[in-house]
Amino acid sequence: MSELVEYTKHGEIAVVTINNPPVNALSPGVPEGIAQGIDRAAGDHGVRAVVVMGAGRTFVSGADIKEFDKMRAGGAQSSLSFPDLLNHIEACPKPVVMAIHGNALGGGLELAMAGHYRVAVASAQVGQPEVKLGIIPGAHGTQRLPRLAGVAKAVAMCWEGNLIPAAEAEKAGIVDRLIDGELLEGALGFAHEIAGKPPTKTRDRNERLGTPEENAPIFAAAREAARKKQRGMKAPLAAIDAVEAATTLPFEEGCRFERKLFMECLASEQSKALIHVFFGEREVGKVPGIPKDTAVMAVNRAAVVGAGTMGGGIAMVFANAGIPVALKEADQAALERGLANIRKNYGASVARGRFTQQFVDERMELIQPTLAYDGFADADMVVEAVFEGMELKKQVFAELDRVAKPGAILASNTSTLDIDEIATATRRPEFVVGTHFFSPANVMRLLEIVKGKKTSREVLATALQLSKRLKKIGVVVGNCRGFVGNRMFHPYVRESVFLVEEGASVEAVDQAMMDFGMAMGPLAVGDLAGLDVGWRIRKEYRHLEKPGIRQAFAGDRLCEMGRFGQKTGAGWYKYDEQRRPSPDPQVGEWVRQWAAEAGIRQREIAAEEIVSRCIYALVNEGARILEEGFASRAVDIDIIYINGYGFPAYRGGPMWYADAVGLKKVYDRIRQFEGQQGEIWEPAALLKELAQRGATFEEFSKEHQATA
Ligand code: T1G
Repeated sequence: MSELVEYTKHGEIAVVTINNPPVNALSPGVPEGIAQGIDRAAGDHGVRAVVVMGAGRTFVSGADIKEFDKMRAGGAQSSLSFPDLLNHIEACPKPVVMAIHGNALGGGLELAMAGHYRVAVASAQVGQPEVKLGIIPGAHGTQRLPRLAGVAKAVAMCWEGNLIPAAEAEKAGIVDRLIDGELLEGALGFAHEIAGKPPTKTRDRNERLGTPEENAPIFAAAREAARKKQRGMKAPLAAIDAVEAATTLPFEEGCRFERKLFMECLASEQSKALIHVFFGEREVGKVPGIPKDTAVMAVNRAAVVGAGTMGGGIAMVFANAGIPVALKEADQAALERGLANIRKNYGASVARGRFTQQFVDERMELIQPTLAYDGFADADMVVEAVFEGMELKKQVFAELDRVAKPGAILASNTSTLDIDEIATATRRPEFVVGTHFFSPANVMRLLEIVKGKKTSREVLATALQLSKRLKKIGVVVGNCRGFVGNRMFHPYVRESVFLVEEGASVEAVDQAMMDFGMAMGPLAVGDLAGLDVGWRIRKEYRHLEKPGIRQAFAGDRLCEMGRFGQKTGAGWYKYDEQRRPSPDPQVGEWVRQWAAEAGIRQREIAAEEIVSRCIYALVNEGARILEEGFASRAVDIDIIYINGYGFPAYRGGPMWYADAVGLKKVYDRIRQFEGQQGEIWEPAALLKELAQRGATFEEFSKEHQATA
């Protein structure tokens, strides 16, 4: 037997246990081991049925994603192909029972479906999440799942990629029995019941495949939903095609069709990008300079200052994680408003079926409103979320330093201000850190963890660990103006406004960026966030800009007219009562006039130029951030952009995208922009260097980490 798979006997039942920690991925050796176990059981006269299960925390979480590069190259994999293993299991003359705990994901569910029966504990989950990696099930998942679960359920699971709990899987017909209590014992009991009965192959179960008339509307609706919800992604549509093939082709042919689509998806840039994101989301938690064994502090109680949109959202985040949180406001009216907002947000979640009323009631109990600093002395961590102004923040931090217990972390939710300067207001700068949440804080996954000069390793490690508990992706960044996300966002938005000033319509700029895959266009984002925010910041920092450099002015002019965006009913767009946008032709007129006055010649601008200017503005600033060390690795920037700024995951993030385009090409185009626009487009030194030596940001990050 392979050492990754164990074989044991429990009376007349053989048990094949997969033991490939941490998640029992199907790495080379695992399929061989399972096949050996099945063969041994088949050949043993004393065995009447087989149970296959996973050791440790889970059944099988799918193919080994680390092997995908080799698979693309057609290189070394298991000596036994995974699809062949599945056919082999299905052909076993003795019934095979798949016993599921933890997850059966991707190839894990495909393995389970090749068995003759499936049992699961109630806490288990199953799914075909391949589309999230830009691929589709590659080992008959799209062919066996509709045979068990029916077409509608199968198609939804394959294109959405979501996991379903065991009870739902049982209802759908994927799981035959839920096991109460211990899995092995339950599975053995089940195996005894079915031992000796002739095994039914999933491939032969055609009764749930439906008729063309029944299926046509299911596939049409799935395609429409996939195009809308996973805009720009190829894999969901391929997954739907593959499930459809199950309803029109015999099993073997359907499998061949699925394989062809799988290989095409695997070779795609989208899949490479999404796999980069999968590993990236895990890599950002491993920060150079913060060893794994760094001591972390317990965070059992929290406190938040400021019950505005951000503060209220942050309090919800703590409460949702089960951490009691005190919430302070300056006066009763503001506190009431904040709590009302929290209740409204929770109400909406209950209405959408995301939370139960009971869950929400329990969360509200965890939020303790206060006008004084009640509850702050017990807090292990305090997050400040007051108005964005240095003097106010310093005053708040001086107070927090007095009321918080020694050793408590004092965090600021500032999105732009200098965390080191804030820390000077306290006697504990090593306990001061930035925790930049994104709005709405209870929804957005990103958390920028800003490291001050004196912030201790333990505090950073604690913030990183806490981010996981809060179901956020924490990324540690350095303390520069705007940190990583907003520092890059500034030139991105600047370009979008320049483009409008040069003659592109507001809608054309936003549409081009949406077509690229951004969740929203940059100008629509401005209207949502409030144009006055950037306007105030620009006014405050104008003195820091180099004189003579081109400044975007059209957005500021709109602000001068009182058009702050959605909240005032008008900005780049007009808004109705429900805040639905429509184009405002007046804006184009005004901009034309302002451009003429400023001597800017308006012209036709192609979508390609819009995208290149906006995205390369991000990339160029990202390169500077890397060069200056404010982000540790290119992937950190990618994860920030995908989770905080609506950058399409299937493009891997701005730095990955630039690597994919080729840095030489990006550099040359930036030089062109520099020729047209001047100094503002000066290429980052790092970009120049990498372009010249034919390297990528990814390679730079690896070299850099190796020497750090
Ligand atoms: N392959 C390789 N490594 C994996 C892995 C996998 N499938 N899944 C997880 N890991 C690593 C992960 O990188 C991390 O490593 C560690 O395991 C723990 O993961 C044939 C082609 C299983 C729900 O898409 O969704 O099957 O950082 O930190 O929060 O048709 O990982 O510790 O070094 O995420 O408990 C389909 C992907 C593959 C599942 C566990 N399967 N994984 O979550 O821990 S394609 C998936 C997950 C396929 C077939 C096709 C989650 C998890 P390290 P973790 P977790």
